[in-house]
Amino acid sequence: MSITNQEIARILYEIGEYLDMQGVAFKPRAYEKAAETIESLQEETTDIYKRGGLKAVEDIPGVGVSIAEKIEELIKTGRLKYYDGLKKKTPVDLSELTAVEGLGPRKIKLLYQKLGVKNLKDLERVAKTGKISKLEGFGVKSEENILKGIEFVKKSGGRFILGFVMPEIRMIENRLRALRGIKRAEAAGSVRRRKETIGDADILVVIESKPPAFAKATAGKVMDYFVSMPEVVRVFAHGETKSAVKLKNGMDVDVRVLPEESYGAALNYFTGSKDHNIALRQLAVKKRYKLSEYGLFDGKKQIAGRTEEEIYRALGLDYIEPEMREMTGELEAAQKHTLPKLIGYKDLKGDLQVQTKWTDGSNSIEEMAEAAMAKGLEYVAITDHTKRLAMTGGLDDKRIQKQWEEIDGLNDKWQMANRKFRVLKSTECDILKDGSLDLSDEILAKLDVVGVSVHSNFNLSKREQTERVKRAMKNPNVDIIFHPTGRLIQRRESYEVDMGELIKTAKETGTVMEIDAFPDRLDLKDQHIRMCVDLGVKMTIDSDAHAVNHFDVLEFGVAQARRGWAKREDIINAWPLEKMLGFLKKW
Ligand code: DGT
Ligand code: CA
Ligand code: CA
Ligand code: ZN
Repeated sequence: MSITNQEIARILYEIGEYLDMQGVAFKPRAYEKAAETIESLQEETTDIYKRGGLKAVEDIPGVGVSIAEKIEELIKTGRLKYYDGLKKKTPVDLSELTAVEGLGPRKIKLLYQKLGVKNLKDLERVAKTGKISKLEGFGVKSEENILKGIEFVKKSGGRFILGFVMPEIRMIENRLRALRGIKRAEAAGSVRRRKETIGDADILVVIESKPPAFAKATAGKVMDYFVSMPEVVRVFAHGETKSAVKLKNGMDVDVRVLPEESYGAALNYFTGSKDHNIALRQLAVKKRYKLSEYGLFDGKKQIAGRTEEEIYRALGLDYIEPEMREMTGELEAAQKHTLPKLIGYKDLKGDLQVQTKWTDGSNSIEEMAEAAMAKGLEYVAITDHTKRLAMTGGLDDKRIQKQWEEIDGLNDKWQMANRKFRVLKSTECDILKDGSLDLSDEILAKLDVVGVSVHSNFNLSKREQTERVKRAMKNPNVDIIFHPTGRLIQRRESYEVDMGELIKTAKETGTVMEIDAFPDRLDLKDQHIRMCVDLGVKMTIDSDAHAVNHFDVLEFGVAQARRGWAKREDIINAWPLEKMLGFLKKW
C-alpha cells in the first residue's frame, strides 16, 4: 500500500519545523510550501510518480529537485533517511509541542536550549514554576498562554478530527470489503455517529457464515490481513474474531468479525453512544426482553437483530439515525413518531463560501466552479476576503468590481452553452471591531449574497463581541454570518460571544447562520444548530473551500447539520437557486 498525500505533507511540514528550529534560512518555508501544495493535490502523488517518475513529481508546483527526490524515497521505501536523521538530532517531541497554541519551532528551540524542554510534561513543569516568564522574549502573559494551551491539548488529547482521518478509515473499509468471503465492512462507534473528533475507529465485518469451517478460515484471514496492513505500527490484539492495532498516524483501530444474524444488534451496540445503548437496554427490559450485541431476545428466542431497524421496531421506536444517538431527546421523539427527517448527504445544491486565487485560494473562479459542478452542485458564491485581511490580499470596493467582470463573463459563457450553473457575486466581508463592515454599503447592496465574519479582535469582552456581531447582522445588506463562533477544533477556542443572543437576533433580522463544513471548524456546533432549528433560523452548509478538492468536506457539514437535527427545509443551500435567492431578498 502506498503513502498518501496527507502523510507526505505531514513529513514535509515536520522537516520544515526541524530546519526552522536549527535556524536554517529559506528552506523551512520551501518545505512548508511543498507540503501545502501536496496536501491539496487532487491526484495522489504516488500515482503521479507511477505515471511520470521523478520528473512528474518535480513538475508539481512548489516542489523542487531536492524535495522531489525525498518524495521519491518516501514512495519507494516508505521511509526518509534525511527526516529520520533530523528527528534523531533533535530529541524534542515537535509534534507534541507544536500542538500548543503559540509555540512555533523557534520558541521550542529556545525552551529546549535554555530549560531543557523536550515534551509536553517538561513544558508544563517549567511553566508552572514560572521559569518561562523569565526567559527573554517570553514574559508572564505568554507563560499564561502556554499553560492555557497545555490544558487545551490535554483536553483534546489523543483524539482525531474525523474529516482528516476519514479517508484512511474508508480505505481500510474498502480493502476489507475486497477480501474473499466478506459481506460487509463498516466503521461503527463515533465514526458512524459522525462526531467532530474520534477516539478510535471500530470496524465491524460480516462474513459468510457457512460452512462453519470456511467462516472460521475467513475470519482468520481477515485478522491476519488487518494486523499486517502497511500502516500498522503496533498490534495490541490479534484474536480469532477481534483485533486491535495502532496506525502510523497514531490512531487506534479495532476490527470485529460477526455473523450475519446478529449484524444489526452488533452495529447498534458498537455504534453507541454508550448512553443511548444503556437507555435502549432499559427499554428492552421494560418489555421483558433482553438486548445485547448478539440480538434482541425474548427468553432464549431471538426476535430481532439482523438489522437495526427491526430492533428499534421491536422496541416500539421509529428508526433513529446514528447522528442522533446522543441522548438529547431522540428516544422520546422516536416513541412519539416526531423524529425529524434529516437533511440527506446528497441534498446540497450550492455552496455559499468559496475562496479563489483572487485572495488566498489556490484556484481560479472557473476551476472552482468546474469542481463544484463535478460534485453535482448548481451554484457557488465566490466569497473572497476583504482588505482588512491584508495578508490574503483582501479585496476593496474597486477590486471586487473587477472580479464581477470575470464572474459575468463565466455566467454568460455557461448560459450560452446551456449549462445550468451560476456563480454568485459574494464576499467574506470582515466585521470590523465596532461591528461596521469592510466594504461600503453601496457595494454590498450590489452583491447576490453577503457573508460576513470575525477575523480579528478575538479578545473583546463577551458583551462587546456580541454587540459587534449583532450590529453586523442588523445591516440590511448582510445575509450570512460565516463560522459564527470562530473556533478551530483542537487549536483555538471560540471567542467569547453569546450564541443564544446571536441566534435570537438572527431570527429577528432574517440572518442566515453558517455551518462551516471544514473538518477543523464545524462551526456552528451541533447544539447551536439545534437552537436554530428550534427557533426556525435558517442555515447554510458551506465548504469554505480554498482549493478544488475541498468540496469534499461538504459531507462533514451535512453530518454536523444532522447531529443538530436539521432538515432540508432548514438549510438554504439545499434549496434550488431561485428559492434561495428569493429568501435572501425577502430579508
Ligand atoms: P470514541 O472512540 O471515544 O470517539 O467514542 P465511541 O463512541 O466510538 O466509543 P468506544 O470506541 O469506546 O466504543 C464503541 C461503542 O461501543 C460505543 O459507542 C458504545 C459501545 N460501548 C463501549 N463501551 C460500552 C459500555 O460499557 N456499555 C455499553 N452499553 N456500550 C458500550
Ligand atoms: Ca470509537
Ligand atoms: Ca473502540
Ligand atoms: Zn473566514
